Amino acid sequence: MYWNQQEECMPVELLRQRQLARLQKTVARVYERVPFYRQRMDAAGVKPADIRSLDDLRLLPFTTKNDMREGYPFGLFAVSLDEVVRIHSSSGTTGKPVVAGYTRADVVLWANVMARTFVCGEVTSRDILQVAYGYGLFTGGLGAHYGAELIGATVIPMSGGNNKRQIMLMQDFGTTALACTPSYALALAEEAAAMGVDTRQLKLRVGFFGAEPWPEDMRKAIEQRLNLKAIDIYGLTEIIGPGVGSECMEQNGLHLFEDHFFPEIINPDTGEVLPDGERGELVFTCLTKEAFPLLRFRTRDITRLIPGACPCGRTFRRMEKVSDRTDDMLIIRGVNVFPSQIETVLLAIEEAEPHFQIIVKREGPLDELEVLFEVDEQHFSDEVKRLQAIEQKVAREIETAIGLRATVRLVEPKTIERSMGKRKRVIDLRKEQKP
Ligand code: DLL
Repeated sequence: MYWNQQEECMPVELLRQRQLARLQKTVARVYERVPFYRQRMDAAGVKPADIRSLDDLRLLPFTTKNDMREGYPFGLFAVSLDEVVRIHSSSGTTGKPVVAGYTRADVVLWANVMARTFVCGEVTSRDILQVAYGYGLFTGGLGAHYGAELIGATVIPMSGGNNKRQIMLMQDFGTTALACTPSYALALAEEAAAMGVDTRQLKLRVGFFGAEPWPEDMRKAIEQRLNLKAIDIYGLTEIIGPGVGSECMEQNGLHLFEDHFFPEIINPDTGEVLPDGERGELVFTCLTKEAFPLLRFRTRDITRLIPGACPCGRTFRRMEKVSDRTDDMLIIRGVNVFPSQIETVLLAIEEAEPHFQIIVKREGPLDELEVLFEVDEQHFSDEVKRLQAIEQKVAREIETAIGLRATVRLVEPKTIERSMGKRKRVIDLRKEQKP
């Protein structure tokens, strides 16, 4: 099932031609309209006419989050505000937030790529889709909303929060598809259980989860607890919001909607472009956006492009699930650790619930790694000796995985904060502790 078979299954050669034509047009447009890009390209000694093939993309300089901050709020827009019909913004953990603008055509494009996303999960006009991503400046809620409406599905614009009501509407309205962050999906499953609702009695069939990393074991937990098929969807405010890529029913990599957003994988240290199959930092160039078309934007997300065709028939290249960002890497006592390594260990421990928190702090001269996790009520009522044995098992496996000893603490069920948006995997107290 496709939203637009001609576009999604286009022969690769034709797709490349189309991408090149769009790239040339966009580069010429931003060179003319955005002083930032003209200066950067002039400094690099490259003119729009130098882009003769898709490989010539690498002649262009990268754009970074920092450039975005310097241009705050509208400096990188390629149209006047007259033509901008919508603004979104991401919170930005440090400094100023990122501001994205959309023209009327951009909003239409966005609805289309989100319609593609939902059709990847076989949503039709007969579906009832509950949008539990936050509505507002965050792109999740409205992005999902317009895509689902375009298909003709019945949209329930719930936004995040009010968990009991979310479950009640699922029961009363017969929700068949759910869109929210994976952590919120788990919180909703927990709420259903607390309300005594058997999720097998609900009509949920498919869920569209993204906005944060969620490893395979978390997918299993969500699929089992909510009794649905969990599809990974990807996107970012700078590029358009959700709708940059999505898994299909094969659940084997996310198709990137590369007729609009051209992907590259680079070595994050050298900037060198890597061949398909190699892992590195994901970079996007917008090929069709009007208001805020970024060239070679460094996402900081780490992934690889999966070589080979997908049985679903879509010709868009797939990327592997994103599990980390370059700026997520922790250096603890000199050892490089990605949160996903600890997460993978915890999710594989049978007794552990998929709720945990990683805390890094400084004790005297040394970094201290602390891992909090929950077990379910049933295990928690076990005798102390059993609980200590579980803690020790977790500590051992973490040490094997990352080569560092962690203080592991099993905490009471439901004490780790639940999130209705993106969860905070790591609390790094060292920054505050620095003199
Ligand atoms: O999170 C857009 C979005 C909304 C995507 C709803 C999917 C669903 P930002 O707030 O700008 O935009 O955050 C973008 O979130 O660079 C990734 O690090 C992370 N991210 C997004 N989707 C995924 C995913 C939205 N499926 C940043 N897997 C990105 C892992 C993801 N990380």
